[in-house]
Amino acid sequence: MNMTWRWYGEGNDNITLDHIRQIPGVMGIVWSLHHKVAGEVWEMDEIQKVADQITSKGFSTAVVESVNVHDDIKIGLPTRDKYIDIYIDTIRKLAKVGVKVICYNFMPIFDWTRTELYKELPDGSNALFYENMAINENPRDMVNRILEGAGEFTMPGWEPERLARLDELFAAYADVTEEKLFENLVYFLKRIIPVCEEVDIKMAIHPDDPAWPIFGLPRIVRSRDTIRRLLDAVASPYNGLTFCTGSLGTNPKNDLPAMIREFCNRIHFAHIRNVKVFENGDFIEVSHRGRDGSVDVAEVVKAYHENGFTGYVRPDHGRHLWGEEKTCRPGYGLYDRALGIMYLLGVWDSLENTTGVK
Ligand code: CS2
Ligand code: MN
Repeated sequence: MNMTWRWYGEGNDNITLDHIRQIPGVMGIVWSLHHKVAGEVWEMDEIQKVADQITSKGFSTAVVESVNVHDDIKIGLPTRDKYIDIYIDTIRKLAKVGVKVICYNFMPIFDWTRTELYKELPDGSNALFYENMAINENPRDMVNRILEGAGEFTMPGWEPERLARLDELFAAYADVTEEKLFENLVYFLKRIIPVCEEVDIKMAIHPDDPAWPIFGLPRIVRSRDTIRRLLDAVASPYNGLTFCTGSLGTNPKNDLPAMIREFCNRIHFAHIRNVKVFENGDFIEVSHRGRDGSVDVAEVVKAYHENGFTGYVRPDHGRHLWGEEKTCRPGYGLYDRALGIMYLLGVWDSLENTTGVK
């Protein structure tokens, strides 16, 4: 298990690299150029600058999350080739600073979707919450709620400039069925994977969050069957997964340990976190401890251990604790993610000790 931490960059995160050094076991920083919008060129000097900041504190730069995919690629417009060329240029540049995995997603319009950012839990902390009924409302209202809640923080996948064109975006996706979106993803992968093989960067698609279609938009990475189909369509190991238990775990039908056992050699990046799914299908993010939610996190870690997983891991989101929601980006506080790391490493160390398999 190669433990990492998502950091939003200097001046864009209230948590510094010096804070992160004090969390036991963290070896790498998951990073990105967060000021870039999808389809924009990443300049080498901008990449180098962040990579140098990270390595100067002794961390690895191996994982980038995300390089976002332009809507024209997802929609399949003639302009997609231009944006794929830019994507390839970014892949080649990232290889020069030691990047080994790129996490990305192929969700139309919205990245992760929640209806409330600060829903109070019984213990007085608060966390990201999803209520099915609220998703029946106008998407514009939901977008406004999320952007207002995030305040001054930029949130990846929730760029205000792009979302200002919401009606236009919905119109552009009107004819994009699940099948069409899948074809467009395969088209994209067939162009980029040969380059990834050449420069040794693995692509790791993030599942849809939540793991079902919303607002009538198709979602295609959400279950064992949809994932299997995608991995088979482009069979190279460089076409792999970010296996996010928080996203896939929103649907109780997903047997997460079984999926890990099946896909382990294609999982390049593991997001391990817990969600509590209610009977009506609403869900809230909770602590990493298995019994606090619906994801048996210890079983998840065990499935990775049994399969000799050596890939990158991060705790993904956390609750907001001890008043930190006033100063942190939603889902990305310091305390609960640090506690989560200790839980994950505790389970892992204990498995190593009891099985003798390191
Ligand atoms: C992340 C995703 O914060 C999160 O939920 O796991 O936003 C992830 O970064 C993207 O989907 C990857 O493109
Ligand atoms: Mn995730």
